[in-house]
Amino acid sequence: MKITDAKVFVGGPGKNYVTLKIMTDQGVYGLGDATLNNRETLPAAYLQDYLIPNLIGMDPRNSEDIWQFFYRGAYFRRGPIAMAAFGAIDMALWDIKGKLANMPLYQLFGGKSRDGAMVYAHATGADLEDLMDSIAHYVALGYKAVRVQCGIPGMPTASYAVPEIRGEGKHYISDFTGIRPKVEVWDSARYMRYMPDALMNIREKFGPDLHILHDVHHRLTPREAAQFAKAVEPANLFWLEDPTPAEDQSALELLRQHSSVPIAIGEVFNSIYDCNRLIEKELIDYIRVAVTYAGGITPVKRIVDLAGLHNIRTGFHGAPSHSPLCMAAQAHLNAWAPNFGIQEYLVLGTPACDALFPSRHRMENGMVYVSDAPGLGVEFDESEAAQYSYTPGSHPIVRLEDGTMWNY
Ligand code: CS2
Ligand code: MG
Repeated sequence: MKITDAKVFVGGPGKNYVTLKIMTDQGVYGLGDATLNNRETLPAAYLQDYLIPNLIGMDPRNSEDIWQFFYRGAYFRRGPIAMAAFGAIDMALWDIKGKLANMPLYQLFGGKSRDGAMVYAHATGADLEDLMDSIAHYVALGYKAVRVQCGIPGMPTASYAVPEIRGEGKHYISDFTGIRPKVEVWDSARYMRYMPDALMNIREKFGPDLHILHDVHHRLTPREAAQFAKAVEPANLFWLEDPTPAEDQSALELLRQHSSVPIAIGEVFNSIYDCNRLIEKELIDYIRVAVTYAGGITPVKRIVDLAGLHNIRTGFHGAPSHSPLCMAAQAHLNAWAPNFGIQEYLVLGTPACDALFPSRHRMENGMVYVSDAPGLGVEFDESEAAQYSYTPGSHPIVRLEDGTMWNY
């Protein structure tokens, strides 16, 4: 069996999805996702200029060797751009493998460990009252878990993933439009003074059963994170996410000495080498990698298994920037993984997105149910794709009040 061609499509409804389609001499094709948020053209170029010319003629069933060929053959290994491009190839080859076996991918991983996988939504508010309304909205929709982000009184601008005005918390998504980043101003002291009580108020209002998650988004120093994690313990969070910049794997050692709050890190990681120490030293409780960002299903399965040896559960990233192909790959892993934890799930299901990526995966009552269609179980409508093109975007930047660059 041989790969005969491959095409890259960039664009989608309000998103720059990077979709790879790999064709073979047996007519079976595979789909993969290389969407690297706000840098989408780069994995697309890597695929078109370097990887696809090498794919032609390879046997698509040899997904492991192909992954090793590109990873070891790159010489300059790892990094988000290369690993997103490799991730798309790996996803597409697994998709082909599933179609050849006429099985959904979770069957190839080892079958189902659960029917439904619990997901969490993003509640947010310009202030605490606004946030409470947003949480109530998602609880009413049947979510059992909600991430909560709140406007901080006196903060010079809106904080991470928080609307400027009240009333948008039910469907707010960070604005990444425009090539020049928007500027947010941050003050850790104000945040650390305000947020523990806000989280306790949420716990008291919604009771002990609601799973409450909170994302610090890389903003504290190790000492601040230790102090903050201790202060939020009474709120009994499901997890505290990215308390410190994720690349500093030793940053959590102090936190772990001061707090038992569950820690989740990993959405910015692109290889097992970014997190193996965190996992082996059990400095985290949830690993947050995304299949696209971390190089595909093949390497992510290794991360899941390593995490499982160390009592660490999955909490795959699922931000609005992710393609339904990445979310489908994660849905299959979520159905299989013996150490599944939770799945971040920002509503992908707009009619335009469903038209571009038809599938029978479904989300109901705060749970995702993976379909039994062969492979990833997602189609790609090229006639729909033709209407979309790339539009530049950027993450905001964050500065402290004195102008010092900080962490978005
Ligand atoms: C966030 C992300 O979902 C999350 O946990 O950290 O939405 C993050 O802000 C974006 O993926 C950045 O591109
Ligand atoms: Mg996050």
